[in-house]
Amino acid sequence: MARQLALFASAASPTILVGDRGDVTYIPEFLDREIADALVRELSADTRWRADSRLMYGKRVMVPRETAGRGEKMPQPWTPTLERVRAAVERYTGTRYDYCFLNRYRDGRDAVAWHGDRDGSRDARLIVASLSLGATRTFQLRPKKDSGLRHDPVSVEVTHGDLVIMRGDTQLYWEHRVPRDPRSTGERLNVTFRQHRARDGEMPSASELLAYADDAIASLR
Ligand SMILES: O=C(O)CCC(=O)C(=O)O
Repeated sequence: MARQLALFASAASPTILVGDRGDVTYIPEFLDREIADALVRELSADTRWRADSRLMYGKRVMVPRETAGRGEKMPQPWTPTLERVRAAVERYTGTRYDYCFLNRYRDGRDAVAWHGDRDGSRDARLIVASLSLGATRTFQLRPKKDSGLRHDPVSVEVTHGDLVIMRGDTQLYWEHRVPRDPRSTGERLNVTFRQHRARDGEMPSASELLAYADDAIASLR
């Protein structure tokens, strides 16, 4: 088991980003560069990206990034390297993932604003394992307004091959974002490994999957 993991994970030490009413761990260089590069090549080769738009106060605005879904019950299947990486993330977190969301930040003008992940399941305690590929960007966490927590926002520079794992009560009490960054010119891909809800045959609706985008756009304006 440990030998298999070593194919992927480096010796870099994990850092706990959130430990109060939530559990967020940052694992730098979770993927070896070679595997991270292979994953980018595969995802770039055939992922069908969606450019979504939203009606906001009567005006149609574009979601500031492209999105896709891969895995079980998703529009596209796992790629071979994505399967291998999923297996490594599963071993590392002791959890099974049956699909992933992909975000494509074409450059520093693309972003995702403050939100918590619901995964359509209403079970905010599901684990979300978030992998970064490509350009370095800032990932931030802050307590939700109604959480009763008093913490400054936590920021970490996430780069090619890094993993952030959000568990426990994180989505109940904390929200996260990747802000715009005018200095960043490169493309960044993000893969979040997720679980469908337990009920058989039911999957998140499109509106549930993208529900946070409205808030996101609103707060970017
Ligand atoms: O790009 C990231 O690191 C975060 C993505 C995210 O927050 C999401 O997909 O819900």
